[in-house]
Amino acid sequence: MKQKRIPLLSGLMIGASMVCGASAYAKTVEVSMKAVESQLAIDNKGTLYAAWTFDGAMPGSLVRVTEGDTVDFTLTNPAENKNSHSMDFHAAEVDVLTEFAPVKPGESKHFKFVAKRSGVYMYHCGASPMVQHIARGMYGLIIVDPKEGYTKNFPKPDREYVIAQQQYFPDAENYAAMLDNQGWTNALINGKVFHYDPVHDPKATQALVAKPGERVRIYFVNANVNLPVALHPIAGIWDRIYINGNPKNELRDIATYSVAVSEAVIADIVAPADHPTNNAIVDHAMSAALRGAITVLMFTPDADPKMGKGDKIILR
Ligand SMILES: [Cu+2]
Repeated sequence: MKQKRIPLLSGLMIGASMVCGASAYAKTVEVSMKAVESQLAIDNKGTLYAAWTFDGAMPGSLVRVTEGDTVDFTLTNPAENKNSHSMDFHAAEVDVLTEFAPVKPGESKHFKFVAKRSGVYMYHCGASPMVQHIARGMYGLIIVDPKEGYTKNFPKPDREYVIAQQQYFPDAENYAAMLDNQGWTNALINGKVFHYDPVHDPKATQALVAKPGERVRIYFVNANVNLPVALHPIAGIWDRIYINGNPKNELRDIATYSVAVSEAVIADIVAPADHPTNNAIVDHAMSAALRGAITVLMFTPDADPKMGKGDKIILR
């Protein structure tokens, strides 16, 4: 068996080995992640927070496989950590008491699952107290691309971006307050307040970009611990929503889609082709939007062709 290692996104190395025989096109994808307890900036000016993460970032490394692939997963919890951690892939159909069991500092855990159903799924730490592990940043996204590829009802996008939203609780130790939904002060988008919104935060240096007329596919995950998200593209309409990211679950022409806690969804937007426009992708719940959950998406003829592709699907 020939192994090749492909650098994917920051911190993640995937080794894909082709499995021959009956499942001629399915592969085994090796995914390794490390539980990291460290200080991370939660805004564009660099305010530090005692985060817990997968691979040192919020969201953790993006995992991307094709329907039918086997994910061969290892979680390492380094000895210098103070807490047990675990991995709960929503794309897996396994045993919560076995595969998803907590891993103590200094130990690691290995398990496999077949990604049988295409879609986009949250993953998160499920170690106790789970509310605290998710609120401190232990979550991410796994995309399971459909094995039939793109079709008329699931067109190929021109650009792809991941947006993860979470509630920010500065008092990271007070998990009782988290359970009461008390004490959250901001909404984080991919780990930062107004991460891609130079309108509300002059220190924001990045925005999502595309060219007029392009189809932009957003992989959105609601990583809040308690609140749904009213996902709306201001000055636009979602061309398609794929519930759970599965092409079979297609909705058309949706202004606002309610994303449940832990739900992940594909939201496509196609801007007018004949002139530049801007959208602001928001959680239309004002308590979240005005506390950080606004993302600017610019459709401009000079959009950087590298953005929304390759390692620029999650903008760090
Ligand atoms: Cu954890």
